[in-house]
Amino acid sequence: WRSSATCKPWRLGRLLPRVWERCQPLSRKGIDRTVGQGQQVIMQEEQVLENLEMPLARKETETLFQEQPETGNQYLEDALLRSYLKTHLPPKVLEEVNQDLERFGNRLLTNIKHLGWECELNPPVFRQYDAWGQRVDHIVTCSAWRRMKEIAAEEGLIAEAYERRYSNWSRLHQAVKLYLFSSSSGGFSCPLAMTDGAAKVIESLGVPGSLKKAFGHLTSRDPKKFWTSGQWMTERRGGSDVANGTETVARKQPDGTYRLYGFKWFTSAADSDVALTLARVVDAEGQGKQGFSNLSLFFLKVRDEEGKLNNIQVQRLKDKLGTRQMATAELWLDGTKAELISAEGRGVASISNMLNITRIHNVIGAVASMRRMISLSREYARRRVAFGKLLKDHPLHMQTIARMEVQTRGAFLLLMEIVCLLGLVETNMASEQDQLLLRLLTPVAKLYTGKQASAVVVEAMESFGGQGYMEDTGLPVIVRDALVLSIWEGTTNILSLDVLRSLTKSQGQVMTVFFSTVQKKLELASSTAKLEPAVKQTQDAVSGLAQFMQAAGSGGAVTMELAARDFSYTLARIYAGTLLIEHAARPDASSTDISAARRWCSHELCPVATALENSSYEAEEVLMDSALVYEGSPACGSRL
Ligand code: UCC
Repeated sequence: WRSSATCKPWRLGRLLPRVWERCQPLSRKGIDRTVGQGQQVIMQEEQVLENLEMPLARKETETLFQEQPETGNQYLEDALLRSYLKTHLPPKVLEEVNQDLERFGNRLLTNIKHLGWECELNPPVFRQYDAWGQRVDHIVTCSAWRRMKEIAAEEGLIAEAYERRYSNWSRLHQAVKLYLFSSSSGGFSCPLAMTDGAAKVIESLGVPGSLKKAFGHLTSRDPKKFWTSGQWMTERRGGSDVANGTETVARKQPDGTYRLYGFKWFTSAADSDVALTLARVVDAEGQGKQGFSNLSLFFLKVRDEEGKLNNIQVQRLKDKLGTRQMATAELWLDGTKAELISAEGRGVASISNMLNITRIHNVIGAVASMRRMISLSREYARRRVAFGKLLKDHPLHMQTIARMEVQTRGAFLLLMEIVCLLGLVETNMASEQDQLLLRLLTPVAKLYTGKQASAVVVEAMESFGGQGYMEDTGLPVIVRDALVLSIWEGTTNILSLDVLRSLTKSQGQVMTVFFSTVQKKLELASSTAKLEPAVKQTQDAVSGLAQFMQAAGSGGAVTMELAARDFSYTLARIYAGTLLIEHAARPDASSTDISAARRWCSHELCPVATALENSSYEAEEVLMDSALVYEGSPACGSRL
């Protein structure tokens, strides 16, 4: 034993006399290796400890000092997922879904995971010219990436949601498969998100005749027929303010189709078969109707029947921090043939159907990356010895992972709630309240889980020490890929403003539904004695939120904008806490369910009330924000 930073008695001095005695580690003999572990685990642990006693000479010839953490069937190892499905799915559906997920979990382990890693090792390359100088603009993807597309079809990763063989539960089944697939998909989750979004838009248009074939391809289980879709929204002037940033124009052709001209600055999964995109319809003089017209939504095929690009030039591939397995490109549209699929000028409203789906996929990706890192981290803790014992026997280490676990559980339940609501909406079983709740919770969950994922995966990386920072462990890939989740599909602030948009559009009804749903769930759980503190803390947070709403109502226009982020975080924390409480109030809930609920709710649930108390949303704070940011900058010389 060597004293660690937390246990240095001389630092504690007389303030905490003899506290260091409690810091003494257990001797090797004293390690309790039996609690909650099977015989096999004990043997593995003994092996690890014995290896420590290898003669040095042999150690020097070994190339690997730490054992690689391996996880098994993700579905079988995900206790919360399984208990959630058992609680919510009707028995017959559960039986079939359970079988499918167990089989899929095995396929992920034995086959798909390796393909995912191949995608990482062989990122797409751009070949602009062929050997004879012909411009070909070919995005070359690896065979594993192409295999992922086939697997996505075979597994019905899109089809499942549209066939509706389990009625409203089909969406849940699909989302759970995507959740399991995500961390092994080698980035293929991204084109699937957009494919799902495109299918959703087409379905919401009533699958018009001209799009019937495309809808069939997008939702096909046949690998030979399956198409993926892109979502080309971002242009040179930026990706958030789409209405003002879109320069692409659409000119109507005599046959009723359109030709698009413009430059798409970020097009994810640019190797997709089709895309939905936005453009401004103009006349021969380049003018919109009445001098200006809003954006419209278009459907296009990327290549024609012979495989030639549809008057599209690939400018270059993006050099991204993460998601490198997937080709993101800059595209020139130079007369690209397209079909107008929204009412003219209703492009943003129409593509929001797609955005809401891809945002849900973003939540899936966020929860999946947290779950994956925790699975690896807890496995590693069973193998890695430090200071004479396994990491899992160091209470501080376990506390750190347990905190990540609680975060992930809250995020997971938030995801499941949204997916269940979506399933109800899609099968016409949703009440008006359900629809409002889905509208509100989609941006809330997207923005909150995106931030959680960044924090959790970085924390989990640390739990591997220096190994976590090594490229060839694969851990940095998960970290890099998770960092985009708070950016794409709308940044945290843009999503916070979208939350406000949902309030304005519904004239506050989304909040009425929010309050009543939370209240109902808390009431049902209030008879469980062990949950009393959590219920009380959540109810207090709800009161704080209600008071904030009242104060904001009489505050200036700036109050809500300044509060938008804290407000959204508050909604996420209260709602996730309520879901954890609800899950822990089941008759067959475990002690860990109860603990997760209690721990989540013991954290600050209503940051918006605290900030209001601190006068953080007063108009003068805007000036102080700028002063703080620009102090010392050349901008300070001029008036801010
Ligand atoms: O493409 C990208 C990367 C793809 C990768 C996908 C992978 C994802 C998951 C992977 C998992 C591993 S990233 C590009 C994504 N771009 C965005 O997300 C855009 C961000 N900006 C926004 O969201 C803005 O808030 C805009 C563009 C929606 C704001 O535009 P406007 O013009 O200011 O919007 P308005 O005027 O407020 O709204 C126009 C209409 C309104 O309807 P009406 O006219 O009936 O009142 C709004 O209510 O659109 C409606 N609307 C919505 N409706 C706007 N947003 C929504 C919404 N979210 N839901 C329903």
